[in-house]
Formats: sequence, structure tokens, C-alpha cells
Amino acid sequence: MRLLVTGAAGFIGTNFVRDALGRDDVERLVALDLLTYAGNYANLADLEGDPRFHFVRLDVAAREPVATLVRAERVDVVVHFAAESHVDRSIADERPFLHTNVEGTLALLAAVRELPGFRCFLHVSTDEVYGSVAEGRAREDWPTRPSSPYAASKAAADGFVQAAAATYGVPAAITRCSNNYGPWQFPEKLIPLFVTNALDGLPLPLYGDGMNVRDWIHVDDHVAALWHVLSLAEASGRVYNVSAENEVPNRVVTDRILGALARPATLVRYVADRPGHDRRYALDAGRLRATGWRPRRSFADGLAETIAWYEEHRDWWSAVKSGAYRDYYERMYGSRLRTSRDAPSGAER
Ligand code: NAD
Ligand code: TDX
Repeated sequence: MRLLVTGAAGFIGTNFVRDALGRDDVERLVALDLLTYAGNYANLADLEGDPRFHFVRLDVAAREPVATLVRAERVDVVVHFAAESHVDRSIADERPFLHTNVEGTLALLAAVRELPGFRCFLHVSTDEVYGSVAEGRAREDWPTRPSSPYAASKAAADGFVQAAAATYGVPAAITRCSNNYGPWQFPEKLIPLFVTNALDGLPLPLYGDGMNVRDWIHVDDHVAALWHVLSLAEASGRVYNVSAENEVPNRVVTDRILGALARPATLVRYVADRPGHDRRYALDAGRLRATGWRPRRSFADGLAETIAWYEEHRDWWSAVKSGAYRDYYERMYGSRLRTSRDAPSGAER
């Protein structure tokens, strides 16, 4: 494979690239990333010694440079992670989400449309496109009902990938994965934020009543699912849900983090809810399971290992949580924490 991995310096991209370079079917790996606030070159710097690895700092939505790059590198597989990925930021300003998630995907699709020998555009999407799942588990044939600007931008990108497959015959597959956790996750997302705050004795800001449910999967299981989908050679724009079918309310995740770190429950602060907050995500991964993929990590083991990783990598997250992050944190949580409670309003803890 001659791979182009976009968003390579982000959370899942980093885990994917580090895994890819351990495989002998990877002849070339071009890692593209704009290095926004969420991208961190330090995650990949030690890979520069591998002659197969080439890092390029580029905006994925820059059509001409992207097209030139894929031609020059004779890319035959694209794994497209590059995105603005945080729901709260999309509520504050949707424009970067339209640019990167939609225009970036369109630029890549245009770049590979007539590329000789091109085999697969693997579009890494999300369970959020289905919206809140009141009952049962979302299947791939469910309609998309995005609640946040982030989810709307991902659903739009999914549509453009399917349209490119149908209209221009671009070989493509789409994966929709549930919430990931693991090493190198930017500490704006629930698990790394709460682990690093708890390590520093800072408040853990739980939204609403803390009973929203997320379907958690270890990033290694997501990465393995992506390789599995690439191996299926099913490139007609088909969608595959990726999930360990592991639904956990946020309060329970929080209690487990506090328990693992032996920190007091008094760190938990109930804050004003996220607008449009999806109550529950739950995916049916039957289609992918039927092809032989299985998640390997239990949530108990995966979460314990992840917490240990953050304990051992304080240098990494201390650097990430300095500078612009402090302004972000104050904007996102400052006034909410000042009006927070130690129990959800009108409910039992
Ligand atoms: P992340 O925010 O950690 O990383 C995103 C990366 O994209 C960063 O390195 C950033 O610098 C880069 N990027 C942003 N804008 C860019 C641009 N214009 N050009 C080039 N690079 C740009 O995100 P993540 O959690 O690693 O998610 C990766 C992908 O997986 C996203 O597409 C996301 O929608 C999807 N996904 C994530 C999860 C999850 O739980 N984290 C679950 C399902 C799907
Ligand atoms: O401070 C917080 N307090 C809180 O209660 C944060 C950051 C989150 N939460 C809640 C909101 C959600 O119910 O925790 C849950 C998880 O929140 P996030 O980590 O922000 O993830 P989520 O909104 O579920 O979206 C994630 O999963 C799907 C990723 O950010 C997406 O990129 C992915 O597509």
C-alpha cells in the first residue's frame, strides 16, 4: 500500500500511523496534517527515521497541493481522519467544520478521482451522524439525523463520499465509529479531560445530569477495524458501523476514573448542559462482525491502561494544556464552573 493518512497528528491518526509502520504491507506512508490546535507533530517525530514515512504540513482543503501530492506519491489508499472533531467547538463556531470536514473531504475526493491505480478512499466517520438513539442500536441503513454542527458536517461529508462513489466510481468505504478512548487523545474530550483534571485535583465538569450514554471503544480496536475494512476490498461506498457495543453513562465513566485514581467524588461538578446534547449513542456493529472483525479490549482493562498512560505521560498533556488551551478552557468552562453544583438540579446523585 502507498497510503495517504490525513489528520495523522491527531488522536486516532497518531495511533493508526504508529500501527501502520509496524506492518510489512505498507510501502509508503504520507502523513498529512495542518497541525491545528488538535494536531501534535511531537506524536510522530520519532517515526522520521523510517524511510517509508513522510510528513507534510498541509490544509486538506487546499485542492491543488493535495492533488499534486497524491500524484507525486502515487497514493493508492487514502485513510481520511482530518477533521475538526469537537462538538462543543462546533457549537461555538461551525465555520472550521464546514471548511475541513466538508471542503477538505471534497478536495481529497477530487484529487483521487482519476488517479491511476487508486484502490480505496476510507472515510473515517462517526456514530454522531445518526443523532440520539432513543431505543435499540443504529444500523447503517438508518437515516442520518445530526444534532450538532460537527455531526452535520460529518454527515455531509459522508454524503459526498457516497456521491463520488456513485457518480465518478471513486472506490470508497465509510466507517462510522463510536466514542474512542486511549493514548494521545486531546484533553478536550471527556476521558482525557477528566483523567488529567483529576490528576491535578481540578473539578470534573459533568454536563446536565451526567446520565448521557456513550458507546466506548478503545482506539486500538478502531484502528484494527479500519485495517479490516481495507482488507475487505469492498469499495462501493458501503458504510460499516464500528462499535464494541459498550454503552456507559457519563457518571459511571467519571466514577471509574475517580476510583482508579483514588480521587474524591467532591471533584465532580454538575454544569450547564451542552445545547442539543444527544442523550444516547448506541451502534449495531453486526455488518462488520459478520465479516469477522471483533473488538478485543474490555472497557475495564482499556480504561485502566489509558489512565495509566496519562499518569505516565504528564509531560505530553501538560504541554498540550498550556497556552491557547487555557483560554479555551476559560471560555468553555469558566462561567459554567462558577455556577456549578455538586449534584444535578432536581435529581438524586
Ligand atoms: P483530532 O481532533 O484528535 O485530530 C484531528 C486532526 O486533523 C488533527 O491532527 C488536526 O491537526 C488535523 N486537521 C484539522 N484540520 C485540518 C485541515 N484543514 N487540514 C489538515 N489537517 C487538519 O480527532 P480524532 O479524535 O483523532 O478524530 C479523527 C477522525 O475520526 C475525525 O474525522 C473524527 O470525526 C473521527 N471520529 C472520531 C471519534 C472519536 O471518538 N475521537 C469517533 C468516531 C469518529
Ligand atoms: O467536559 C465535558 N463534560 C461532559 O459531561 C465533556 C468534554 C463532555 N461531557 C459529556 C458530553 C458527552 O455526553 O461526555 C460525553 C462525551 O463527550 P465528548 O468527549 O465531547 O464526545 P462526544 O461529544 O460524544 O463526541 C465524540 O465521539 C464521537 C468525539 O468528540 C467525536 O469526534 C466523535 O465523532
